[in-house]
Amino acid sequence: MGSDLRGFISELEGQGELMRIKTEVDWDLELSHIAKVNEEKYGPALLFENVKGNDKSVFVSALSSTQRLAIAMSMPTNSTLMQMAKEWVSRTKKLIPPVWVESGPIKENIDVGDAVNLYKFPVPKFYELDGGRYIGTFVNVLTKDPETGWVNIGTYRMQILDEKTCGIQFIKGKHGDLHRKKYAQLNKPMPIAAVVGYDPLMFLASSTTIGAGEDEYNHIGALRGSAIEVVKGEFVDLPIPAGAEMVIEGELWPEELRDEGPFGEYTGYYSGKGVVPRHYINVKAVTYRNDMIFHATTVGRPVTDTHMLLALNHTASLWSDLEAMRIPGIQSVYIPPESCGRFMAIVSVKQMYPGHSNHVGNAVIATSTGSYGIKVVVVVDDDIPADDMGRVIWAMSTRMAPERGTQIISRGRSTPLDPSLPIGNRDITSRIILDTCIPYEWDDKPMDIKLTDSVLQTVLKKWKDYGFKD
Ligand SMILES: Cc1cc2nc3c(=O)[nH]c(=O)nc-3n(C[C@H](O)[C@H](O)[C@H](O)COP(=O)(O)O)c2cc1C
Ligand SMILES: [Mn+2]
Repeated sequence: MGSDLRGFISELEGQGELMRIKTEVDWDLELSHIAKVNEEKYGPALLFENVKGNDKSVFVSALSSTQRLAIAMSMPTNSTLMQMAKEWVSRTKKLIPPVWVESGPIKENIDVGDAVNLYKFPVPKFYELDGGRYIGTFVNVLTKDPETGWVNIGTYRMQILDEKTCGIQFIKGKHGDLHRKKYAQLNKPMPIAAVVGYDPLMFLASSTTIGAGEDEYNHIGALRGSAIEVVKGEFVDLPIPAGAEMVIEGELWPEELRDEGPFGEYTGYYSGKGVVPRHYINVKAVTYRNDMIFHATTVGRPVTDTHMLLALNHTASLWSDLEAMRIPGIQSVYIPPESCGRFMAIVSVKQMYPGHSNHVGNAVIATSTGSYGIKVVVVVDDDIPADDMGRVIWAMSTRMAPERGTQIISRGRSTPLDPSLPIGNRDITSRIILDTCIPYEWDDKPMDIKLTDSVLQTVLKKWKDYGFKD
């Protein structure tokens, strides 16, 4: 069956990256507040084993450290985010499609029809002003294009509205929303399934910008190095991981709306003004494993779980996009977690022709990842790694001439989550490219100070002799 959430949790435990909480904890704010404080202290992943009024566990903070991201990626735990993104780019050059199997642990419990009750699961309420309990935070939403059969997986937040209904937020242009529009034309309900709790690589692929028409399952298989085993749903004809913890299946009438929200988003702000009518799912079946583990992410302000994982998967997606454009000279790419893992990108380039750094800056904005998520692009010369913030600031301070280096792009796709735009008018944003590179065509380039290599080697050799410990 390959790796599932339980495999990941036991891997974390083996490496001292998990804490089990056996004290009774309330799903209503207490659980999320423990998680948030723990994440701000760079604590371990948490498994709440005693949630008030419930016999199921809740797992949070899966990926809030580079060590745990590295465990999810099966890489050495001292890997940096940028190294992991580079590995992602190389693994996803060869995609691996899923394979169908007859059954799996996800079918251990099947609630259909009258038996469906979303309140029987230990779903947290995160922040006081949230509109309710969010069953979909660490969620993978499956839909299918009714014409081409393309299966998409995307992360779209889901709120419990009543026992058998969940609200869902499709931001305009997301792939699930493109599918929804096709069902609207056909005047048919859209079959939909939400997977909660599986190999975290599924979520890493689900919550990043992979091109339209591409099945994220093929990327998850590539990241893992083996095909994902999938089974058919009880109600929907969609591929569901055989080893998932929980799957919510149902249908969505494409033009119908119910009140949803608000929700404390990962920008650190509420996304809009209170309650807004959004799409919703009529839940027809819920299947789940014995001793089910409910998986959630904390959202809220950076830097926490969501921001760390978005920094990894968005850096990887942007880097892949740039490689596909075959622009020469790109050395490294980085989207910092502090930018909510999406709003700012830094690219290091070895320039080979006049205007090369400008080409790179504009290319970032033209990619799928850049054209949606990124507002600020910083281009640095190749002596500076994109994730070395100290030297990026040095380049911005010393090499960047504001007039020459600044380019404002006045119109582009935006997100209702962007707090810098007026609430209710967030479809379009402007963008900025900050080119800190020394112009390629300059004959007289500023000379940076270098240590003399022969002396440096001698000093390093004698380092301990001088009395230094390491
Ligand atoms: C925790 C979390 C919550 C998210 N919530 C939403 C959401 O409610 N609606 C949305 O459209 N995108 C949301 N996103 C971003 C999408 O998952 C992301 O844009 C992804 O690319 C969507 O998949 P798609 O490109 O296949 O549409 C969220 C991401 C994360 C990490
Ligand atoms: Mn997609």
